[in-house]
Amino acid sequence: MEIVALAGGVGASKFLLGLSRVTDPRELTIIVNTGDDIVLHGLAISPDLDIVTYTLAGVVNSETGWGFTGETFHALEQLARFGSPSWFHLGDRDLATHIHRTAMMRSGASLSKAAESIRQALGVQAKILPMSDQPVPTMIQTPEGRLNFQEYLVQRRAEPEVLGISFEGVEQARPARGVLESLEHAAAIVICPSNPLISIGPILAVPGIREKLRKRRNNVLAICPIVGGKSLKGPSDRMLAQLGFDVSAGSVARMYQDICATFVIDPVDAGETQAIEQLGMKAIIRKTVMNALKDKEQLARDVLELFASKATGAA
Ligand code: FO1
Repeated sequence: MEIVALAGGVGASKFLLGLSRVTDPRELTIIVNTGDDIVLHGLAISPDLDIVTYTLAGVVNSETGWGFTGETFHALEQLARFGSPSWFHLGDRDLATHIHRTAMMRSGASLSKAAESIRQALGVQAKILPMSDQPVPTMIQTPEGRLNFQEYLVQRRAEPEVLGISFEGVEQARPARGVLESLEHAAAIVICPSNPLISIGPILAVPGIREKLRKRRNNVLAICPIVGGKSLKGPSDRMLAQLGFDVSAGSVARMYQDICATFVIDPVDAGETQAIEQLGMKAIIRKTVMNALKDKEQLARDVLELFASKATGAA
């Protein structure tokens, strides 16, 4: 069964690790957010692409969910001595990824080509596609002015109030090669439990992607990243509240109402079933909190079973 997943970083990768272990990873295509990308030290850094790749390669730092396990930071320490910014913790081995990607792109390769080269070198079998080859940096409007997403999240520790979110240049961006084609042909499309505003939002904002998902709505299932009014990972809950949304599963369901027929919520949120079904979506209750590897695999099995049993309404 051809499966396509829409993914941000750490939250998505937990589920994707489970999925790649319970299904043939060669049948899996992952479309990854690149709104988090940033240029630092002259290097093109794509955190979500790398988080997904390192996780599936089994080399990710399992405590942070990003960077390599057992990483060292000698180059960053030296850069700091030169007065270069060191708030974004780039490890020595991780820097090699960014040097390689930047060198490829400087010689004319696309971000997709660089991502493909990195995933092949790390032995990842699932296809990993950036949402777009054009830069679409996510910008956060705050009382301190506009901040690049990493400046907001990492440098400012998500402290400034979020007044608005924009995806710079998204109107001119095009889906990367293979993105629309994979969505057209997939038997199952899964929206991973990622922040709907700044992980899935940028993917949906690339012209053509939301429209394509609308046409495939019956084959789209989303896993809710909000459980019991809190985010599974990162600042989604705070961002939703600051932008005037309810911090609830129903609130995320509403954002996906037009593109997704099946919405998976945690047992904690069973009380929201009716509100979600009133949106014309099927609410399915499964354990979505993934701590151990067995939780990741179980949620992946549950999702596959929902598609196989036609519970999703997929044709
Ligand atoms: N997140 C942090 O909170 N602090 C860091 O210093 C940091 C460095 C970093 C380096 C490479 C990379 O691929 C990711 C990194 N992240 C860091 C994670 C990342 O910024 C976010 O988790 C994602 O952008 C959100 O998906």
